Amino acid sequence: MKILVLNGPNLNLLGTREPSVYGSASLADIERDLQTAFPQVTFSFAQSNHEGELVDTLQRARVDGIVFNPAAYAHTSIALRDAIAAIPVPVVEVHISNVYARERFRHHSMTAAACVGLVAGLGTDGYRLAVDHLVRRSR
Ligand code: CA2
Repeated sequence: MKILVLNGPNLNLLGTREPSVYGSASLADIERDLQTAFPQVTFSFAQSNHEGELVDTLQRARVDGIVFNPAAYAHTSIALRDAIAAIPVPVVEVHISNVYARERFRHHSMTAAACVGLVAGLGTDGYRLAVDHLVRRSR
């Protein structure tokens, strides 16, 4: 099974700042942990700070499932929602922090309705839970 783990803007900074909100793991740590936890999965990993590049990556993905943390674009991007809705691949949205316990503008996700589901507030465990779901639903 092939899974793409896609991260949006500023998530390249994970592990360097705001550990109280996002924890101390870097993106590389998260990717390594997923590889270790799911040796049967062929992972590809991508991160971009650019909305259009995220759209391109979603459109070009030739995988069986996508774990996507759109970061702040979750709250604003109709383009990303349309891209998710346009592809035949199941996408699970992940947010490391509990967006519903934060500022009001983070309470709405434009992208979540186009996804098969959403994991929020469980820290970086959310990535592992999302992969686990994609593996199980593919069986
Ligand atoms: O909780 C999440 O995973 C978010 O997607 C993270 C986004 C935020 O805009 C969403 O509302 C929720 C922000 C990502 C910024 O990541 C940083 C990591 C370390 C230091 C600074 C920013």
